[in-house]
Amino acid sequence: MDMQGSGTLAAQAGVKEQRAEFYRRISRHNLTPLWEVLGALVPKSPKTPVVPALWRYAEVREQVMEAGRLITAEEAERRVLVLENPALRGNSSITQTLYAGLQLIMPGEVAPAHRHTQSALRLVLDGEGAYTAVDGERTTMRRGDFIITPSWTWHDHGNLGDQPVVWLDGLDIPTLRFFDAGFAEHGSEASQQTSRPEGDSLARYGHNMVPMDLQQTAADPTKVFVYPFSQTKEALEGIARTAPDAHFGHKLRYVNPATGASPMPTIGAFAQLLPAGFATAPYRSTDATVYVCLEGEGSAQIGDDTYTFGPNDVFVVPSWHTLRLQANDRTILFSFSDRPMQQAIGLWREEKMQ
Ligand code: GTQ
Repeated sequence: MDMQGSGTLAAQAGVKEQRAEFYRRISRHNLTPLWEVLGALVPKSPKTPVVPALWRYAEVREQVMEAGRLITAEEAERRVLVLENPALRGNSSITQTLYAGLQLIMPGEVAPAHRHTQSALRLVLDGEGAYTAVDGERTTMRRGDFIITPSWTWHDHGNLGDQPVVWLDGLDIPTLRFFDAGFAEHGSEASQQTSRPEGDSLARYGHNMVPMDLQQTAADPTKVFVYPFSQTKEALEGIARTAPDAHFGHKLRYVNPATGASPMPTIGAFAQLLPAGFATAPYRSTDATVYVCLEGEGSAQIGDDTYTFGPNDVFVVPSWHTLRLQANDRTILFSFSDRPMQQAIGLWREEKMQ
């Protein structure tokens, strides 16, 4: 540094103090010098406060069941233990843009009808006999089913069976909080009236055909609100008869069948099958991603950290962290991220390494 030709240590210290005094003075006017923060604001490659983390279902399940003894679903409105990224405690966030939680509904309980601008997905993990109702139609929740409740759709949950039912919730809550665009409304009844038989939306929109007058754009959520695991598994097993991709194994993206876009505009969802013994080549992308193991077991190396995982374990891969997956058994993973939002504004990047 050479300020006005004065390069001595004393002169440098003087400049430093002058600047510090200047910063203090302008701070009172809510001003701050860009040059002190520019590197952090405009990094050479993504910097994230988000850290890799894993929640082992066998351990978390105990706490979820304890919540079931402490509060009713009705009282809680949603009885959920939020999976908070260890570096974002207090923010109800698993990544900067996404929320995840484990929701429990006990036999006979109802999680009352409401709607909100936040979009939600469910991935059914444990127990049988629950349903989710979305805009007038109920769907029975079976393990591995991927169910969506798009922005502003009425939804409620109930458990007609005799087992506790647990699923993973994924929502765009932090994104809507960022935009300060959250609205919610409570239903007049705890359980909404159904207006269509179970299976109607899947028949109408989910068989590579759509109603004659359906017009949708990429920003519209799909009217298919359940992607049954039986169909996902059939697709993955079908493509697993050919060679796996080096970085993904056998991986597919869930779509709105009417547009080819993601099921909801803010959240992308994916399912992949890794053959027994398969290891993926290192890969990174700008969308921080939440993974859930549905079948099999293996390990995930995320940056410098390695985690072993088995059924129902949840782990998060931060933006631009290199991921290597290793499957011990034949493994099926579900995942979700904000990739469609990044793609919509031209930001999304990936890097496939050897
Ligand atoms: O089921 O509607 O985990 O509104 C968080 C907020 C679930 C839900 C969550 C919600 C819901």
